[in-house]
Amino acid sequence: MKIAHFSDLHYSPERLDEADRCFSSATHDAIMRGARVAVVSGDSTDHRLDAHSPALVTLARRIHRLAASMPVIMLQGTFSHEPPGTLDIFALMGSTNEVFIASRIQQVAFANGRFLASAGPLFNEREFAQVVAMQPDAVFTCLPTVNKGQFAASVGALVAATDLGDVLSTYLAASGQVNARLREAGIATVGISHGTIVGCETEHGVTMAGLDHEFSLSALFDAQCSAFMLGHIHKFQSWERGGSLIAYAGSIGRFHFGEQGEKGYLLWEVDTHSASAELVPTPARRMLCIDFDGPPDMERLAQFASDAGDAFVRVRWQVDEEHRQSVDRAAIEAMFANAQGVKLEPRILPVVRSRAQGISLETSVDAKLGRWCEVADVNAAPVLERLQLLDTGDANAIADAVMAQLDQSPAATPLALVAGTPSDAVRPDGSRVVVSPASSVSGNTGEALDWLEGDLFAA
Ligand SMILES: [Mn+2]
Repeated sequence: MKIAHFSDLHYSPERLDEADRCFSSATHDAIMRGARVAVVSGDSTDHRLDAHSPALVTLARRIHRLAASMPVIMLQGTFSHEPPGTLDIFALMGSTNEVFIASRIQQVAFANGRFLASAGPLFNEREFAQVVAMQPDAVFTCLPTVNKGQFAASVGALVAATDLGDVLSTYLAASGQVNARLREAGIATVGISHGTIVGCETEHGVTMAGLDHEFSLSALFDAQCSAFMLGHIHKFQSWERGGSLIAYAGSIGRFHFGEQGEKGYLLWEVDTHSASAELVPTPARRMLCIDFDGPPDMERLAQFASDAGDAFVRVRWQVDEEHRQSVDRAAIEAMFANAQGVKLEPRILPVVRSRAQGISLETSVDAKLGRWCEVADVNAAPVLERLQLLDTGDANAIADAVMAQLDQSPAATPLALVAGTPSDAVRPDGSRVVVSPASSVSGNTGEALDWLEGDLFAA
């Protein structure tokens, strides 16, 4: 039997255009190609939607039209995308056919145009006998997103495990026993879930590996379904074992920059012992990502722009803080004037200067000063002399000596006074300190004082 599998529709005001263009194309195709049942494996909406939101109304209309052609199963997805209870209203969108909402762990048979759900997580013996007697077209094992508490409560009778992964595997293995008997009775078995398989690949090409992911491939194969239809990961991918097939349909449209792979819906052919699936592409928008290690190369951008057509374009570059103004953003935007949208993402690299490399390695103050003079390209001798003065002389005596020098040089400017050549200094004990005459950095004219006036740390 043919089953149309749609996933991760993410209807929302922000994504309505993309979601609805793709979902309407996919549902139209599924109807034309004679699918018998439609499955939406979670994340029908992107976030909580108000009743008056055009996104909600548009999705409701699509589901209503789909149900005019075939029965629909909608599975609860991630709570943040689809707050629990969101899907309940879609149960009212059925018309010729039902819309069945799978928001708890259960099995549901599709027979004579109706859905018949198990009371517990699996068909019990009495239900099983009824189901087999009805010879359903298919039995669906539904594993929607549930919180850990609900899950432990709903399948607690089956298992005493405390770890969610163990509980899931135990449930899947238990459903496998029921599904194996259904297959023996000639009934097609289908699993539907929303979650992460360890080792699958995201739409950004990242392999998911970790301890908190929901299921392993072998646990899913243990459910003994011919087909296992998955949602949550936005990239189409599939795994086959002994005729059974597990597949993510991927998101219906392209919602983020950098998403790899084709977008579409899966048209499954499900038999009692095997299944196959074809990815039918949707008119998802094209996205072009151009990344530069340095400033954008305008010539190459112009080449990209000539092929970009009506894609969504993102340009990333990095540039030093000092040169950030050199990138002509308006020119880039003008190049992609035909694009649906242009997103410019510069990364500004802060300028880092080494203030006085190696200074911290010196142990004495005069060695540190000497090192600074070297780095700052300053003549060290007079600076070190002054340091020595400070070290050995009394501040008043030094000041007196400077004043005495000033008296002898009336033309000295205040700046020259500070940095100028001190004359002989008198120690507190009366002895004289002989200071060497003017050096290149001192003098009354101030001409050689650049090192004082400039940025000391600019070296
Ligand atoms: Mn999703």
